[in-house]
Amino acid sequence: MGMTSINRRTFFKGAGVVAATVAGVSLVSACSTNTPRGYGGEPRALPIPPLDQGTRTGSSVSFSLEAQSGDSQILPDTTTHTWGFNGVHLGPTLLMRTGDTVHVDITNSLDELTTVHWHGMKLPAVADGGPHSPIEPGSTWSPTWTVANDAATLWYHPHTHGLTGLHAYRGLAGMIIVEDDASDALDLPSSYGVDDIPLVLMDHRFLDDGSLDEEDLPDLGLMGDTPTVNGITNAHFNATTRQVRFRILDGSTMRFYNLAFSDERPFYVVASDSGLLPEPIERTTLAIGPGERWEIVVDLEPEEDVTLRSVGFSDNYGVPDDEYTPNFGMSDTFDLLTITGPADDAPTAPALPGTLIKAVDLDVIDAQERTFVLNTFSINDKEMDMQRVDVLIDHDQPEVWIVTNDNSDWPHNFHIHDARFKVLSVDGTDVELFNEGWKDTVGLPPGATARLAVQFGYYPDPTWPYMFHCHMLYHEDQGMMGQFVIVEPGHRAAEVLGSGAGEHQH
Ligand SMILES: [Cu+2]
Repeated sequence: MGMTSINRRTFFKGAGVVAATVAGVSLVSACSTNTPRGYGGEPRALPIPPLDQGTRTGSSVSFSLEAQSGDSQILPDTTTHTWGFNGVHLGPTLLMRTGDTVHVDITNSLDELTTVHWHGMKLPAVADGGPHSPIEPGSTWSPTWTVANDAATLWYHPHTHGLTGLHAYRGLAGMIIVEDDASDALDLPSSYGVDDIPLVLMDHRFLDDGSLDEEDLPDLGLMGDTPTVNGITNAHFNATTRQVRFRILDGSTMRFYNLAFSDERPFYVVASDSGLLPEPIERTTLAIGPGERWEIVVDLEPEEDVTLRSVGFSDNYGVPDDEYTPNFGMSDTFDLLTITGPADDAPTAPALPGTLIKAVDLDVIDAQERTFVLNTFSINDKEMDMQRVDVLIDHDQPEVWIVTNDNSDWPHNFHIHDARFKVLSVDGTDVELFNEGWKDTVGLPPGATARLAVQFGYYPDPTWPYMFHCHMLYHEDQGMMGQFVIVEPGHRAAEVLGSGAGEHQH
């Protein structure tokens, strides 16, 4: 196989230079090449996180996760101390079905407390794994719930008060695949690790000795300068089929990616954060921000080489490009994954289904509206307080949440727990956005206002709150987060939330 693109990757090109299309063939930076660490030599095979189907009895399924630490080989030439679940870095992909009763035992074998949150899952707040559910070192937390979500790619990660970014950066993250009867019936690539491939995107900074640089950058926290896919740099995927589905998760603490293939080939988006789209949508680029997922299907010719890249946003995602604004990396162009097509005799792939699922619209004509204004580092002028209820929901109907990024120069990425939503509209920005399908996290360029039709899981509980927050984890950890409580009609929230953790601010 020829790795022709290997010397053409760039990262952190100079500010103000927009990625250019050269001869319509390959997207490369218009200025000097700066190869990130770990990308110079031979690529390594893309690691596939193990598929964990749990221990099943009928529709009851049990999983065991152990948070642990150890040395992993993110870089080819040295080891890095990392955290992981059931291993030293990242975690297994958990497979669940809609309607399953799930039980998870999570044992914390680290020497500090952490939590585990089920991102995108509709479930009782006591099982949600937010900052109110710390798992002390040496102890085990055992949430249980019934899977109410449709087929989707979800994920799990820590949600530790003030430390979510650091814990995720160290490697505590894994995917969840939910399947249901509708996804079973579809002729989409679905052989895990063969033609159904998880891609966990992260970025890191390294010290000279290979250890993670855990110093927060001003305004950027733990944003990295070295991209990784499934925990390594310079990963290569040898396809064995002519059609591959990638389940892509942005597990980075701060970085947005603008995904594209090196030859600008079209691909099909088949699922958003919270499940399948009504029909595949053809794209040549696709933005993904911290916490978001997309599933795409791409066709590959035998023996060909192609590279999945991040090509930078031509409009810098609406972020000013000046000396006063932190460099959020919105114009960075770099390779993520080199891919080689299958052997010549690989069978022809079937055509993609024209329809994936029935489109569902929420009736929000009479819905309760609420407004949320995000500005550094607060929401509606309030920073996170674990004993304050910001929103009380006392019904089981959808709501319209109107979310504004009030910063003129910073992006944000708004996530709601226990919910899925449709993006009804985005105003206040010229950035071209793609927000099809059910989502649980939405990117907000500077000045943008998004109207969201939100459907919550209804598990009334006056004591345990859910979170809404910016999923740029430095922002979340600095306080850009609030709490909502769902109760029965006419009921109030409890005087003391959760187990009473956190100081009440008067
Ligand atoms: Cu933010």
